[in-house]
Parts: sequence; structure tokens; C-alpha cells
Amino acid sequence: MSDGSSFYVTTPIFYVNDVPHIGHAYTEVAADVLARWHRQAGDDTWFLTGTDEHGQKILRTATANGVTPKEWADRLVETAWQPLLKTIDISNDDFIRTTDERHEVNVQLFLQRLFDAGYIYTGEYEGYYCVGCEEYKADSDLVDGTGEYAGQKVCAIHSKPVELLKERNYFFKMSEFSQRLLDLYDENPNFIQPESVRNEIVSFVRRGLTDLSISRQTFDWGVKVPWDESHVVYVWFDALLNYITAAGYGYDDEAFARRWPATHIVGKDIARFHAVIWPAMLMAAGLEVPKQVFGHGWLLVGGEKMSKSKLTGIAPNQITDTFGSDAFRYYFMRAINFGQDGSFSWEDLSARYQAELANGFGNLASRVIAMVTRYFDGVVPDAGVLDAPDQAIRDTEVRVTAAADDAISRLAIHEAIAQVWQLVDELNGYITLQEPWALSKDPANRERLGTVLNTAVRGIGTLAVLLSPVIPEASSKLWTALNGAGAVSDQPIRSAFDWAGGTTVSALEPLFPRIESSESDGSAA
Ligand code: ME8
Repeated sequence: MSDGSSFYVTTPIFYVNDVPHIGHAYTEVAADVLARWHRQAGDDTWFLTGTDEHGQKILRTATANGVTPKEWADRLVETAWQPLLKTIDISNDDFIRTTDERHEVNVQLFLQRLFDAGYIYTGEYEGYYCVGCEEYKADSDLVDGTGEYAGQKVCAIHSKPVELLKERNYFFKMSEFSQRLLDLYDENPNFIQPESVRNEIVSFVRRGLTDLSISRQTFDWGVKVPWDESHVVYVWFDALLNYITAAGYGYDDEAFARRWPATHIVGKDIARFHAVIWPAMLMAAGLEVPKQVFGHGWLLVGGEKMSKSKLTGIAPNQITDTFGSDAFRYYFMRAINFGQDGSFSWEDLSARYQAELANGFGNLASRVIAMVTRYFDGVVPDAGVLDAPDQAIRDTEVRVTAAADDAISRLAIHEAIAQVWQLVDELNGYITLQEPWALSKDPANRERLGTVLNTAVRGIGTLAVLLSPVIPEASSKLWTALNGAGAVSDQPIRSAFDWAGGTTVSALEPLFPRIESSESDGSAA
């Protein structure tokens, strides 16, 4: 598929009421691995992330902190959300804020078009609203409160009381789109993934959709409704539009035609907004629906969804300060099947760091480089006649490259890494069996030693290319030591095994240094 096809991938835009935790970072890393893979495959890739800055949640937080919502948003974006991207090595092409002019102006344009087309009317709504979710809740979304909220109905996600609101608002005729949405899910089974999320959404829409209240009159922190400035646009209606306002909708037709539609990576908590409301909005505007909505699972702490509001949030740099950004990226992408929930534990992180990154991959790379340095003065030997074990390694390189690419096309990131890791394991086994240190003792084995080390060097170079989307820093260090041509992130990933390197190797700094146990159990973080 290296046909330069367009791959536009997005994360949710995150609320700036608080600082990021590892749940947000998890989504960022997943989208980043996909973007880096596609970029390295030569696809016309564009990776968007950003922040969601309007609505009551942000307004209340800013007011509680004695600043305007814009001042609050500026502060959080600058001190927390932008720095997050550096902390975990994110390669986004754009960062949209819903307070950007390109966004606000084109939200108004979109809304006006829907109004002119007759999809918007005035109506009254009364219901329970969760400010944490920024959403009206059905009775089935509420549970009995406990502790200080005993005796009250609380939101099942936030465990906080809901508010009874009664408002005269503008409504979007979403109910008209139930059948078209069902047809879409039917005709394109991949539109919503994974299957568990798809099933939940299909049965939700089968029950029939109601119209959606899309404006608010009781506060003014939002985009003004163009024909009635006493209303601001409902924060979700505003936020979803970021995916097209960032891509040129309304001001750069060429960019928009080139990028849109996108693959949306979101948490399953907000898959419904993306797979129901969002395509209905696009259908009403006569625009193409997204390519795919993937609702990944939750990071759990103590069996519950990790969240700041429940005080279980862990800051990404608590992990990266000790383990580094590559380990963060690898751990979350490898340990959790993408699409399923996963429990975070310091013990598991520490164990995988040691066994898989330090001993499995890091040691392999440093041993191979060290042996080429010791036995061949750093000059990569030519391969002689290939024996079966040498050929087997070359076959594995080809096989795992194709299998990993196939897994990525299904968004099975964990599977792609597991495929590549077969090469790590086979190379380690190969070196143990071929015993280059023993071959080096007898000059009669010189050619055989050269073939073994040539095979090993080829193997670790292939690993550098294949792992670059996941562990970009370590891959780049290894590539430098192999004197690879250009940047490793520019090496065509679908033919990773064909990489071209220099004729010599140079020193390799430790890729995953030893971590003292007092630090790796999390107590030092
Ligand atoms: O919902 N495990 O923003 P948000 C995994 N502004 N992922 C998690 C997680 C966890 N425990 N907690 C959060 C919003 N996430 C809206 C989005 S988009 C047009 C508007 C991730 O700041 C996951 O991606 O509440 C989830 O969907 C997102 O953070 C919610 O971020």
C-alpha cells in the first residue's frame, strides 16, 4: 500500500480544566505510533491533536481560580498540554485550540449552513446534565451516589451529582439521521471499531435518536450562534468540528480535500459522540463521514477507570522521569491489547522494561555492535554462504515486516509490536546458538563468523526501522551506531529489511540503562 494514500489521524481534543494524566498520554501515543508508521510508509500523513477550551467545565474551573477562561486555557495549554507532547515524544503536525480564530469562524459557518438547510429549530429541553461529561444524561446513565452524595443520583462516569436544567435552546434534527447511520454501520462494518464498541453503538442507535440541544443561553463561554448572539454553541458540537476546521474547512478547500476524512482515535467513553453525533452533523452538512472511529479501552487503576476527578490520575512524567519516553510508549502499546481495558501497574512496567527493553532489545543491539567492533575492528563483515539459520533470520525479517504492517492497518498496535518482537527473540536465540565468541577463537571460522555477524547486524538494523514509530529515541541511537543512511524515521517501513547502512559501526550508548529498584517501583516517582 505504499501508494502515498492519505492518512489523517486525530486524538480527542482534551479539556483544559486540568493537567494531563497517563490516560490522555495513552491516546496520544497510540495515534502517534500510527502516524509515524504511515509517515514512514510514505503515506500522505497528517496528525492532529489539540485542546477543548469552551463550556461550563472550563468556565467553572477558571472562575474558581480567579481568572478568565481564556487566561486559564492559555496557562494550561502552555504549561501542561503542549509540554505533554514533548514528554512522550509526539510527532503531531498540528495542534488546534477551540479558541483559535480558524476554528471559531468556521464553526459559525458550519452552523449557519445547517440552519439555512433547515436542520436547526428552537425548542425547550429539561433534563439532568453532567458538567464533567458536558452532556445531558438519560436515567440509565445515572447511579445512586455514595458517601457525601448518598441519596442523590450521580453520573456513572464521574460519580458526581447531575444538575437539573431547563432551557430554551436551538436543536439539531439528529433524529432524522437514525436510519442513515444504521445503513452506514451496516455497509461499512469497520466504521466503528472495536467490535464491542460497535455493538454498543449500533444498539443505541437502533433504539432511535432524539434531537440534540446545540446551544446554551445561561453562560457565554463559547462560540456565539451566528444568527442569535444570546446563545453560545454547545461545547461538544463546537469541539467535534475541530477535525474539519483544522483541516481547512471553510478556508482552504485544497487542504481539506486532501486530508479529510480522518481516522479518529478516541477513548470508548466518547465513541458515541464520534460515531453518532459527528457523522450525523457531517451528513446534514453534505460532507463525507470519517473513515473510522476507534474507541480504545480504559487504563484502570484499582479496577476503575483512572481519572483526575477520582484522584487516581498519574502524571506521565512520573513514569518518563525514571523510565524515559520510549519505555512509556512501548509499555502502554505492548502491554495492553489496543481496544481493551488494561490495568496499569508499576511492577509490570518495571518487569517489561528490564526483560523486554533492556535485556531483550538493548542487550542484543549492544552485543552485536560490540562483537563487530571487537572481532572486525568495527567494519561490518560480508556474508558468505547462508546456512539455514541465517536464511531463517532473513525470512523472519520479511515475514514480520508484512505482518506488522497488516496489524497496523487494523489498528492492532499491540499485535504489530508482538510481531516485530519475534525478530528480537529469534535474533537472541540465533546468537546464543551460533556462538560468535566461540567462532572467533579459530581463524578457520573467520568467514562463518562474518556471516553470523552480518546477519545479526542486518537484523538489528531492520529492528531499528520497524521500531522507530514505537521507540523513536532508541531506534535513532541504534541507527546512528549502524551508520545508517539518513534518519531512521525516513526509512521505508514496508521494506524495513532492505535498509542500507554504512560499512562500519560506531559505539552505541546503552539504550535502556539499568534502573535501581528503589526508583522502579514507583516510590521515587
Ligand atoms: O472528552 N484511560 O476530553 P477529556 C484511557 N474534550 N484513556 C483515557 C482515560 C483512561 N483512564 N482517561 C482519559 C473530552 N482518557 C472531550 C473530547 S473531542 C471532539 C472532545 C483519554 O479531556 C481518552 O482518549 O475528558 C478519552 O476519550 C479522553 O482522554 C477524554 O479526554
